[in-house]
Amino acid sequence: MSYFPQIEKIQYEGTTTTNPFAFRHFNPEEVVAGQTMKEHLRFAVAYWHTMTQDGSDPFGSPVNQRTWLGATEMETAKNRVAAFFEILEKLGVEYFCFHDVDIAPEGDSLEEFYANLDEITDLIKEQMERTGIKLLWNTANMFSHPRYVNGAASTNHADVFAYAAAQVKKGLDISKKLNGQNYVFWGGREGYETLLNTDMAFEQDNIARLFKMAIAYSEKIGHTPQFLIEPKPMEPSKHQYDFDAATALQFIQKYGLQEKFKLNLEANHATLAGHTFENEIEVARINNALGSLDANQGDVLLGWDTDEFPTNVYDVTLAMYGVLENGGIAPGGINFDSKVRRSSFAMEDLFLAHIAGMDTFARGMKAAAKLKEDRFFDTLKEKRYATFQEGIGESIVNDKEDLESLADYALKLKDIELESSHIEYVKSCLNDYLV
Ligand code: XUL
Ligand code: CO
Repeated sequence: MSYFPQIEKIQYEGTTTTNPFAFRHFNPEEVVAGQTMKEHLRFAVAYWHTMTQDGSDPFGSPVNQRTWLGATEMETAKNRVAAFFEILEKLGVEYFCFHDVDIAPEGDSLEEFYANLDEITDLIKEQMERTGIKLLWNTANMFSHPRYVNGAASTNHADVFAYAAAQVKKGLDISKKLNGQNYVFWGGREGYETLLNTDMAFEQDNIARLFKMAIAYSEKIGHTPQFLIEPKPMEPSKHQYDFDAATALQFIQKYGLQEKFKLNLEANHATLAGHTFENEIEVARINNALGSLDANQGDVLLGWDTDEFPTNVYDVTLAMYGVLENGGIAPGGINFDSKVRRSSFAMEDLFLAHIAGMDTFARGMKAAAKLKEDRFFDTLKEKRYATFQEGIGESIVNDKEDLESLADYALKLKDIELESSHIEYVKSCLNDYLV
């Protein structure tokens, strides 16, 4: 049984094609910068946006046409597995990601939830074995259910903490069963509304406690995925503890989690934090903490997490430059945490949207590889910091100077000659790489 009988496996046809169901830039086997495009990009499809999102918004009802809805929640869940793997196979995407609640209904008790997850992950495992498709990461949704109104690990109620721990335990069991490469913590409700009733230090200690329990359990069961924290500054909490890459890194360092934890960075979360995606990637990269990427984009005119499919070649090129500088993203990948717009409600839009995102990343990666090959940024930076290559500058970076010696030097200085950055010219040259 096929959910997309009219759609064949998506092929690379180049920019001259008029076929909407073809890649125009993503050529999986094409070698760029020493690796095939698919090895570089490690694309993943997100279960939540692709399989469970119904197109409703705060002002409107569900609108998405989805043919996998069954008579019961479990029937729908089973249909989704088959439909999901059909999408992955036809797109040629080799990884996927999910929250526990995306794949199986929670039922009326934790016991029932566990049983539902067991049944559905059996089906997922079968599909993985059949297709060779791999689990990039899974996570536990510890933010939607009313019990998490005051947080999960940062809750004020010990029973809620225990429930969250039970979800993480099962998440790690599933990660082992499906050989997950990473395990993500996005702290949706790990933040606070007001300091009037919040013990910030206690709540953050408890988040670290849960993370340490996760490390201990993963070691106990002999399955140690790369743990990832996904920063986000707001939505749903007013003040999120993992505001951005720098804040999450500080947390990782404070609690001594550097060996096991890296970051999963999302483009739209960067925008919400007032940063560019490339800023977040750079902060992680220079601290050896670039783990994985959630690919999407926000809307410059809207201040919320719109999770649009990425189509901005400029931003993606700079993001991919960071990935290449990092020597790649593995064992992480590029997960489309992106949802079709409400007006793209047809089944085939799921393909068209992913093709658009994959083509955009392919373009970005090719442009980034060329920028690297031409040493475009390296040359700029070498020139910009040239005074640290010799004389007093070289002496400073070799730690041979102190305040007194530098004061003596400065007293003898006449005019300091600064050079213009010619930044408009630089941006114009950068544009040549994008077309
Ligand atoms: C929310 C978000 C999540 C995480 C996983 O903004 O990005 O979907 O990626 O919980
Ligand atoms: Co995300």
